[in-house]
Formats: sequence, structure tokens, C-alpha cells
Amino acid sequence: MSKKIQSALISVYYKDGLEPLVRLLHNNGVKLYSTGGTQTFIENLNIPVTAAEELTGYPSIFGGRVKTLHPAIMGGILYRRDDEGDVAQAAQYNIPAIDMVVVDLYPFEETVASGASEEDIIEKIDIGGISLIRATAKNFKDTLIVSSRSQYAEVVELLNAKAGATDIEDRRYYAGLAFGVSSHYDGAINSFFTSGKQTTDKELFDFTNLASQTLRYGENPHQSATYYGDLDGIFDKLHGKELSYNNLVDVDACVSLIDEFAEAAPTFAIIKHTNACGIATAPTAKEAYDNALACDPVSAFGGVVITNTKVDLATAEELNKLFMEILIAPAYDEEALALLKSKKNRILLKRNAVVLPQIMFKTILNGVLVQDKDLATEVAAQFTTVTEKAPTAGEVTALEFALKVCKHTKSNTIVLAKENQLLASGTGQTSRVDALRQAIEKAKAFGFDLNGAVMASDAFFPFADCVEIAHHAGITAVVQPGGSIRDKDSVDYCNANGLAMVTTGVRHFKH
Ligand code: 93A
Repeated sequence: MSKKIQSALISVYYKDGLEPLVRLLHNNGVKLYSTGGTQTFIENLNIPVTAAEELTGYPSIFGGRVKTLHPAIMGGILYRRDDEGDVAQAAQYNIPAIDMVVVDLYPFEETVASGASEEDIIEKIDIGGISLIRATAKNFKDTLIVSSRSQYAEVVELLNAKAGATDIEDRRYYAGLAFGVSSHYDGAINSFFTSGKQTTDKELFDFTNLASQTLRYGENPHQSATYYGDLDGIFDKLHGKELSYNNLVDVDACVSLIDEFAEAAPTFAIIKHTNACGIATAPTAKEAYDNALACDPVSAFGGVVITNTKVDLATAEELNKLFMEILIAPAYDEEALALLKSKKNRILLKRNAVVLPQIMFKTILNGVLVQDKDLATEVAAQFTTVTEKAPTAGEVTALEFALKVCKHTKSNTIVLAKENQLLASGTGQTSRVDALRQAIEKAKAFGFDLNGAVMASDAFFPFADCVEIAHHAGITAVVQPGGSIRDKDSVDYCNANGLAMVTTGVRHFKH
């Protein structure tokens, strides 16, 4: 139905380009309403305009936060002109009809891009303008919404062509554009709030207040589970199915491990059931991945892979051959991403730089254990050589590497490494000797020569048995916290057999 516009509310942030539209409306005899700055602009054109304040009976309050949010305005837009009850109510409450609304929203994205303070950015979240846009678009049967300054010129053309009237198709078309504007605007606000979003330690204590997502199931299909937190801040999900409970646990383990290598050369880690079954640092991403995979290609099947570097095409070609649940990287080359997306279910995550909480929780008995995360990392400067022989420079590099991996492996653990490559680990064993035996056996099974390899232990050696077994396997340097009453037995054995041992004084149990 064609409708002649008789009244219009104009509330725009940027006034440029507005003049022809205002003049046209005025020439068509349209009654104009407006807000503060826009009102001044129209008055300066010598065109009569009624202040929104006059409609609402309120001045613009709270620093402009509330200007148009009022039944006299929202009602004038939303009441149905063909509904007797609505028309009667509009008359009863003295609400004049508003047939057209012109809005140009607060420039939220521009303000974010300018590097403004959070306070300034928040003030640029338009509430009234968005409400005007949505209300007018909703009532498109009766009203016309102009939702951006980019539409002024075409609307002038339209109104000129139709002698100041619009058809239902025109109004529906502009309503559609309007919801596009509001959706884009809210999308920008959403990404401002979620990107780089940090959850503070304190917020974790009230975890039910965090965003939550029901997971398909828990650790096993008969267990129900929910994730409390906002993953969107930490990762951009580029591809693949929903993350499961076990995926999330592994992703967490991956992130903690790779953060030990934030400053290192390209590093790839492959995680299974929270333990690294492969990790290596190398001059190129592809070499790092190849070396990580070589550690234990059997366990890597169905694993979660993480890297500290951009995934290039050469590396993606190798990665693509592996059946993996998830790949996490800070960036992907375009062709690499296209190739990796070829597997439907494979989850591809881009990791954003977000600071994670520094505490951890565990429910036990009828309560909750809360502790600081294990954020201690010992490097060469914190090593104390306790044997006659000091480790070589090459061994020190390998010891640092092994210790970082050891810290993120389930106790009891022994980690064997050479240069910047994990050779094998013994994970989650009830005795340290078993962990060592498991590691040696695995390393040999995958063809590694342990001569000159190094060993890291998450806790001290209660007896000399571990260094003895290590020596027989070819291991030449050892890092451990120290602190056993029988430390001397292990040190004596090392001295008698030419091994180097360093202690750190810091235990790294992980259960
Ligand atoms: O702060 S607001 O969200 N509160 C409101 O009630 C309101 N009404 C319109 N911002 C509001 N507006 C916005 O003010 C419009 O979207 C427009 O961007 C701007 C125009 O203000 P002025 O006419 O005072 O320059």
C-alpha cells in the first residue's frame, strides 16, 4: 500500500549528506522531530523541527544515554495504523504517529579502530538508535526506516519519484537493510567483547555466571557435561565439528605445553590424552612437525596438534596425511587452510592472544581444591650441576627442552629427548622406574638411538636405579629436582659412569 510520509524523526551521528533529505521532507510538508545535535543541524538550515524532548517530556539525560527511549517515540513508531485498539491507545496517551525514521548510528567500529579507551568505546554503543531502527523496521507496514547515511541519496530519489510516498515493497526492502545494519552493528560489539576476552581468576569462582555451553557428553557417553567459559575469545573456529569434552581437555593441555615454547623457533606438539606423544622445535614448521610426528606416529593417530607458528602449505600437506581431531595454530596461510579444510570433521582453530586464568580447580570429596597453575619453568640459569661432569651445551639445550615437556606430562614421568626433539616419555606410571622403562622401550620401538640422549624426571630419584638403567640405555645427561635423602647414590653412580646431572630444586608433579 502506498503511504505518504507525514512525519519523520531524524537522529543521525554524522550529519554530512543529510541536507537534501531534510529539505525534501520539509518541502513535502513532513513534520520533523529530532534529537539534540541533529536538531541544531536542521535549525541551522532554517527548517522548523520539534525536539524529541517535546515528545517525551524529558530532556536528553545521563549524558545522552537516554534521548529517544520513551513510549511517546517508540509508541509513535510501533503502533499499528490499521488496528483500532492501537490507534485509540495512541490517541489516549497523546502519542503522535512517526511515519519515517532516519538514523545514523554512533560509530562503534570506527571508535574501536581508533584505539579509544574501553570507556569511550562503551559510550559508542548506540542503544536508542538501534531501538529506533528495529522498531521502525518491525512496523514496516506503516513506517519507513532509513538506517544508514549511505541510504540518504537513494531515499531522496525514491521519495522524489513517488511524490513523498512509499509502497509496502519499498518499506519492506528498507526494513531488510535495517536488520542488516543492526545485525552487523551487534556483531561488531560482540567481537569487541569476545576477542581478547579474559576470564579472571575471580570470575572462575562464580563460574555459573560465565557463558556456558552444553557438551554432547562428558568424558564418556553416559556422562553429561557443560563447559563454563567463552571459547570464542580464545579461538576462532575456522572449520570442523563441535569440540567434545575430551577435545577441550586435550586442547587445554596443548595450550599449556606450547606456551612453554612461545619464544622458541617453530614448534609442533601432538597430544593424546593430555600427554605429548610428539613434540619438536626446528628451523622450519615442516621440520618441526615431521620431527614431532616421528616420535610416535602410532599414538599421533586421532591426536590434537598445536603449533606456535603459522601453518604454511608445505606443512599443511604433511598434516593433511594425519588423521587428527584438532589443529591449533596462531595463523594459517590461505592455501594451507583450504587444504586442511578438505576433511569435513577436522577441527581447525586459530588461537588468539588471550591471557588465561592462573588457577585450577578440582572437585574432591565434598569440596573443591583450588591451586595456582604450575607456571615455573627452569632453564639453564636455574640448573645446578651436581656431578663432576657438566652437561655439554647441546645437552643443556636438550635438558631444557625435556624439562618443559616433562612438566606437562602425567606423573610419574620420565622424558627422553635429543636436541629439540622428544624421543619418548613414560607417562602416568606408578613407579619412576616403570616410567623410564616405558620411555626406553618406546624410543627403541620407533628406531631412536638413545646414545647421547638426555633424561628429565618430574620428581627426584629415591634410589640410584633410574640413572643406572638410563646409563645402560646410552643416556648421558639428566635433569631432576633433587631433594631425595639418597640423592648422593644417584650422583655417585653418575660420577662413576661419566653422566652429567643437574638439579633444579623444583618438582613438577602433574596428576
Ligand atoms: O545514547 S543513545 O543510545 N540513547 C538514545 O536514546 C538515542 N537516541 C538516538 N543514542 C541515541 N541516539 C543516537 O544519537 C542516534 O543513533 C544517533 O547516532 C545520535 C544522534 O544524536 P544527536 O542528534 O544528538 O547528534
